[in-house]
Amino acid sequence: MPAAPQSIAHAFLGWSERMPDAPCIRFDRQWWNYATLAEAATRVANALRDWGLRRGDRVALYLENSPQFLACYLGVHFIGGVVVLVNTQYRQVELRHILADSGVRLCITDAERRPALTHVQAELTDLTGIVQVDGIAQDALSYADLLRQGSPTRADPPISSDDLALIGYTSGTTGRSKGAMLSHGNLVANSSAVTAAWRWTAADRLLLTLPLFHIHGLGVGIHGTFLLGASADLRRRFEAGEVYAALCDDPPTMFFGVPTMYTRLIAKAKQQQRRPAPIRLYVSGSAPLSAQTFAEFQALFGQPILERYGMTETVMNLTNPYDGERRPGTVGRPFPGQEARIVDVRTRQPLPDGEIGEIQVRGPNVFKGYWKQPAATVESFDADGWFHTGDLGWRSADGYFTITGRARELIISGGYNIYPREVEETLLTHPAVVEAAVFGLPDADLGEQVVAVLVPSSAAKPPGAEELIVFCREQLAAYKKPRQIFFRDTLPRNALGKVQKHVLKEEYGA
Ligand code: MCA
Ligand code: AMP
Repeated sequence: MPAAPQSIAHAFLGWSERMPDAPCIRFDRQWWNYATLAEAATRVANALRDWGLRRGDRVALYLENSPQFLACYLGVHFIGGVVVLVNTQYRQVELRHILADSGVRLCITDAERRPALTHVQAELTDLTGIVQVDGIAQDALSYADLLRQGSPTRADPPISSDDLALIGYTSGTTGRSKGAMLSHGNLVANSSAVTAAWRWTAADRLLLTLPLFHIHGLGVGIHGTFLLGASADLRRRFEAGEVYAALCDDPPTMFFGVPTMYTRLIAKAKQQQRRPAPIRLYVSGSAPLSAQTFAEFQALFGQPILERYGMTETVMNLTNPYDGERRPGTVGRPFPGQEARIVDVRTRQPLPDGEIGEIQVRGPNVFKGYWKQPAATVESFDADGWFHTGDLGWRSADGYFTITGRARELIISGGYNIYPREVEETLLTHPAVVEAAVFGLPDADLGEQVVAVLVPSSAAKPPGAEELIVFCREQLAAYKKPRQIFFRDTLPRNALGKVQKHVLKEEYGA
């Protein structure tokens, strides 16, 4: 077994030297081999260094899936920079917080997102540069300039496994979202475990339609590909018809998706005469895969989906086996070299098999802590280094974990996390809203959908639901907007004054 590389960037560069012509990324029907992507990333790195970017500086990637995204990601690492991942749907509220909190010096974006960035730019004192990858780059560096100006001369990336590689913001239960700091070592350790568990090899081609700004697409899909010298068919976004056609006509060996993607593929299959032949591996994660979706997919596509469980702070934690039983409704066992256990929610003492408690994990994949939040970091670990995931579940006698719920208030819609409090706070800034309760209700397509129950201010003219949805959409990522809004005179509260969301869920979910 060769020694683990210090970083995914080192692994990638190694392949670009040993097998420069090997296919790496296909995008818009065009293949980028390892040498081509390495040269683009090297030019980006050298141009950014000439611009003044230094080791440890934070660089936000706020752009859609593309080879340019990957060249910038690698380029930042080639000079020891730290990547801050930003969801392309984020708007004023999220952008302002994430870019300011992480002290981003440079933001790499695209023409579509430039107006949202421009809106908050003046408030960001650390931000000294913008790179725009497409369109006319006014008051910004263009990606084409970086390629032209950057030298193609390679250097060994000045990073070691303990250095910070990226910051992924996870929505916070209280206050603003927190930046989870992942080191190069965390990323390599987890990718090594994932690729071993799923028998991933250089011969694999992954069909990758997940967004690269989340750990699922980047930390699992891209890192595994780069670690092994494998290849990926990268798409701008998931579109069920296109994916179905690719599975039938140009099959990859692997597809990774969130449950919503699988339910949409099932719906597609039911409309079609033809069926794709089995591929080596389908993986689902980021949200619960129902036993029904598992069974329907198996009946139509002829193979069982492998479900796994992860989080931004830890990348991948638990997985159903590659060989052996993929048990529907469960997320399997720990990845090689990692540990997981169930503890009592209050005492944090380990519980026997079969009892529900909080899932804790430990291993070389677990992050270094929250950016500039030492207290939150300390709170999320126990003395022996176990990380409290905030997810609830139980373990069977033969070691399979089942997730049963969440200790924190969290809505997962189509694989995106939404914290009710953030939506409530935004709604409360509207003059016609005096009280707000936001929660998730079951949704056949998205798993859960965002619902708001509001108390309107008596003084103002009652606002229309549509107006409030538009109001949220302007300030927050569009997927956080309520799909339904109900009005009432008061919210049900318990003796301590806490809103009883379970009562509202029952009332409006029925
Ligand atoms: C898009 N919209 C959504 C969602 N996605 N609304 C609720 N929930 C969603 N998930 C909104 C858009 O803002 C837009 O609103 C409208 O729906 C249509 O947008 P469109 O782009 O057409 O959406 P879509 O293509 O239908 O997207 C659905 C999707 C996508 C393909 C399921 O949400 C997706 O790619 N999800 C994957 C997320 C992911 O990778 N999660 C990993 C995080 P409007 O009409 O107002 O404009 S968790 C993680 O990384 C950990 C490590 C883990 O375990 O994996
Ligand atoms: P994020 O903070 O965006 O990385 O999302 C991580 C969260 O997604 C976890 O804490 C879980 O609540 C949820 N999650 C990930 N995979 C699964 C899964 N297979 N089943 C249920 N929930 C999952």
